[in-house]
Amino acid sequence: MEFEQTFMNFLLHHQEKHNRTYHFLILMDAILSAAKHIEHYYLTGALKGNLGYANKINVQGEDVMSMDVIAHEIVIHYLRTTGRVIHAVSEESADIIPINEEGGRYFIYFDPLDGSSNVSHGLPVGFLFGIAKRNLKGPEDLHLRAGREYIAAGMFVIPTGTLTIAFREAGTWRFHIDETMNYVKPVRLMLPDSQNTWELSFNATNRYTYREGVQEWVKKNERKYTFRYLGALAGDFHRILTRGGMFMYPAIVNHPDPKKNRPDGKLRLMYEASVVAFMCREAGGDAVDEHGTPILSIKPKDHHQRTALYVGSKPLIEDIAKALKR
Ligand code: FDP
Repeated sequence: MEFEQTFMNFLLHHQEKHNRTYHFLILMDAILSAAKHIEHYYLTGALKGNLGYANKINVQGEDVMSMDVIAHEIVIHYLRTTGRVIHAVSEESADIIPINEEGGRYFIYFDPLDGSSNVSHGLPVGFLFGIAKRNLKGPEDLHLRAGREYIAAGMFVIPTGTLTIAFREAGTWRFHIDETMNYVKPVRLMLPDSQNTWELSFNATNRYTYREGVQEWVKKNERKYTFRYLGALAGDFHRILTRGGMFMYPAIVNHPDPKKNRPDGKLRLMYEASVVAFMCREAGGDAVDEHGTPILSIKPKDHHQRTALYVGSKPLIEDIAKALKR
């Protein structure tokens, strides 16, 4: 019989090698339990009626589906059990959620179920998370961390049974769930240099609503690469990490109905854009916003702040950044 290394075993060695504490293991164990729990609800959701709307509007003004609420509650439950979390930011909560402000060690920023348009079809969605650490050297001011201050960021693509996680200066790794519900077989990911596999991923119906420079960039480049779009950031970015290319959600500034413009972009900085930007950087890629500013350098002013996002292979990000700065 062949057995693969488990995620927890991998992490234990990683922590030992870098002379780190076991606190992070406790946090990650909770995150894994939460993901498995969400995965189970999602897989059986259609039968139990969990994949419909909950008739509520969330802080972003969008319909909340009952699965979003379930996923949020699952994550918060497991985070509380760790005693290690100072506070959490969740897409599903208007306020920052205090957990253990005195004794906690980590901040966690998460979207428990991203890609809501896929939920009622049972198609892939994401559980994305970024983790930062308390200032251990001086007084903690509880400020909201920019992506470059994260110590780890990852995503589960649910219900495909994959976990992709990046550790600061220690790479981006992918794991698959096995028959015992363990995430196993670490594979280090690096974006491919060869352009043969590169893909572009964006909502093509929006292309004429982008600013002119971005429209021109799309016109000039779209035929060079394959186009793929699932409509769930985690799933789309999952492909980019292995195929290379670029996922983008530009600002919408030329919508025929001006009310539908999104000059600040659509995606959330702290628990979407910074999370994928962090994983991308550790896999050799990059990410910028609508001004060509590195996503990881943006200091959030608000925990639900939105941003435009261009993330993927470095040459493409450098090229689009030039167009964005013009
Ligand atoms: P959704 O609104 O369906 O929850 O979080 C935002 C997000 O999904 C991303 O996962 C996804 O990449 C994007 O928005 C899809 O937006 P469009 O439906 O506008 O393409």
